[in-house]
Amino acid sequence: MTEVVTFERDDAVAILTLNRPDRLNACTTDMIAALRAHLRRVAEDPGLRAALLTGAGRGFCAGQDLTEGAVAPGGDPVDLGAALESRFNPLARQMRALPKPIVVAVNGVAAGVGANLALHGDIVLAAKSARFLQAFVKIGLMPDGGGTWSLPRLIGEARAKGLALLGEPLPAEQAAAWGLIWRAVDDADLMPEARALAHRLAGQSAPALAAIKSAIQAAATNSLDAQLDLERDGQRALGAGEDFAEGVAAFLQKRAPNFRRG
Ligand code: T3D
Repeated sequence: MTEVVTFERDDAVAILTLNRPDRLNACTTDMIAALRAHLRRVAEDPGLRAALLTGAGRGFCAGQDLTEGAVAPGGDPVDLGAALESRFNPLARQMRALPKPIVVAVNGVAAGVGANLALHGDIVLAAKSARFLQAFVKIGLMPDGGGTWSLPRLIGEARAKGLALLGEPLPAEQAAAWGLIWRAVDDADLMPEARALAHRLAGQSAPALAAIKSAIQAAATNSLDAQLDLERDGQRALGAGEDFAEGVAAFLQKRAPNFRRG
């Protein structure tokens, strides 16, 4: 049977590929469950130090699969809140809480919750041909998957409202210019660049990456005082760790640090 999310191990990088290309990788319940299981594996395996998430075929993810039965014309009303609580909300929380970096390579259209899941990546690269689409309004819904939280934080309220209220596609290069994503790259360069980035992250100090990720995320809700305290505590822990000693020794010896001992 075809796997709806494939898992490839490339040294210390886990490559997760949404794999329903004929449906532009629209999300089904099975797909979300598979993605969550793979992310748990990444979290639990100390040999895996970074994840790379992408889509098979010409799309990244077209959002919820609208044929899955969540919308049943003439049928009983569907509790979409319950659907979010059991599927997309835990996935969004899991991506943010993963103590390892997630590189997202947006290879084509990212629509609906597919766009907002991409934005939970820590470094988001997109092919220049890709576009981001808050498609929800077109079917009478509001953005979900954390979109109303991340969009205004990343690009400001004016642009977030424009995207969500109008439901117009945002080309990858514009997304990068607005600060929605890290970079837009030529289509042919997307996967080589995303893989190189993921491997580069995998070679960094894992405790430092985990601390950086959680500290920057905490800043969204913390006061400056709380954030200064958090930095103090985090730096205290990192400063007592082996990687700091190795990093400083490597600098002084004019060599690359080896953060992957053992
Ligand atoms: O239910 C809940 O849990 C609530 C949560 C909802 C979260 C959401 O994500 S709501 C938003 C859902 N997504 C959308 O509304 C987007 C729907 N798709 C589109 O608007 C377009 O497909 C795209 C703009 C993304 C891409 O357009 P285009 O022209 O490049 O491709 P296409 O021809 O429309 O799509 C290709 C095929 O994928 C096509 O199938 P076919 O005709 O070849 O048999 C199309 O029906 C299918 N497809 C695309 N998106 C979905 C889909 N099938 C099921 N669900 C989809 N979301």
